[in-house]
Amino acid sequence: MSSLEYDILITMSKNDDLLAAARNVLQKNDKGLYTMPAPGLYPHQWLWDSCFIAIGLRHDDVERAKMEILSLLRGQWSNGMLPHIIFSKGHQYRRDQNFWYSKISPFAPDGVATSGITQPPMLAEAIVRVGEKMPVVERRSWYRQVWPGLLAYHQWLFTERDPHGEGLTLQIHPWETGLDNTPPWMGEMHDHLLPWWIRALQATKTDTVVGWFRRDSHVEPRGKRYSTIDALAMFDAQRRLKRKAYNIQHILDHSLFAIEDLAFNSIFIRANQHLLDIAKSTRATIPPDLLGRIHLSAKTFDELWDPYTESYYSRDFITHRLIKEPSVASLLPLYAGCISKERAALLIKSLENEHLFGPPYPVPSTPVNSPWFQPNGYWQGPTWFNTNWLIIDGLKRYGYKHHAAALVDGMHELIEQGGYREYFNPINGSGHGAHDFSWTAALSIDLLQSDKR
Ligand code: 9WN
Repeated sequence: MSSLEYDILITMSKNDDLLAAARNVLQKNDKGLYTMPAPGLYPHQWLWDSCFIAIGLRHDDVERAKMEILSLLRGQWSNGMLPHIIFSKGHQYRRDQNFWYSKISPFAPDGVATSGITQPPMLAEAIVRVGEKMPVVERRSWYRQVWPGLLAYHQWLFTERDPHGEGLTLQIHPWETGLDNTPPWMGEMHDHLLPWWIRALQATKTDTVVGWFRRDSHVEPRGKRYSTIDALAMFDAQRRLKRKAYNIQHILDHSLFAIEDLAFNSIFIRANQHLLDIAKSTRATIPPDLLGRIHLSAKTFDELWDPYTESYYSRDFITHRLIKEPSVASLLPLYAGCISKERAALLIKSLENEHLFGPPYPVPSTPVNSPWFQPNGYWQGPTWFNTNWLIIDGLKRYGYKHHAAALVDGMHELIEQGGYREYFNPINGSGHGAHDFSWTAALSIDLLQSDKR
């Protein structure tokens, strides 16, 4: 056997071991109808987690992948919103359910307790990826089955979250971005949005005492995921939404957060492309006003570009001020797919730069030269599998196959060394956060299986 053949054999058996371990994680986290993100810390169903999980599950069990998506639709509100969490049933989860108390809204479904906000709209992507694994006729009936829910969700995003019909959707809580403590949102929060009582805790340093009671402290040392001040501010913002019964008009009257988030809108642009493709393949009609909105959104997206720093940013919904704080979202326009090749090339330069998005391991959640950067700091530095998966997909579509392959290799290295952790240190590759994290496992399966093609 030549040394090349030997290397190939070793890689194949390594990949088989990684696949077996990833499948094992998903089986362990399988709660029947859906897969929980991680044991202990995340026992419920999360919206974008389940979408990424379905993308992995489709390789081994299409029916189970379909179920992962259909179980998301059971939580859909009658106004079309897909909530970011659907709570597990059971007495032990009462506290979590009551924290959101979705019943307070007339739109919430009966018999299912959910949160009152959404998460990045990955549903269309998941539907299409699962559909890819079916013969054409079956795929069309799959599309028809999920169409009403998908269409209602996109319509809700266009109406309720783009109330002025400008083309971008707004988000009302950091959790809606899926990137919880990401610098652009935390910067806004610290500059303008901290309530007086949290500022008082901060000034008197009593936040440390409050921190002792944090539920996430068994996963990482207290304050390592995010600071107690940030956690309190997010809970406070959530309580304000509940007080307004999740009614968007009332929320926007005195909104704390109203940001047109770059990551969310990049994903939405791509999701709308999928929506159009699904409609085409099933000959479904898209209402003309929605079609107009879809075209407008790709155009308005351009307004997020800042020619001086040559980067895209989130912006304030009211003032349209760009929030010029870079984060991994800066690269997601590649995934959106609506930007020019020239702009894509500029973003890729930042991916190649070790001081920005090109440290030794795959793309960090905050550029290395940012004052916010902490290599183990949750969404302020670590490498996450889902955002890397989105970037890889974008790179491939823009023709940067080698860049995509390098990221895939880096991600394999991370799981070989650290297992299926929630996030990784982009400088030394160490694993952090929850163990047996479902989307890390699912997206590894997807990358390992796609490698074979
Ligand atoms: C709040 C479940 C979720 C992910 C998010 C991640 C984290 C929740 C949290 O966990 O958010 O929704 O408790 O911090 O930031 O992206 O969907 O895995």
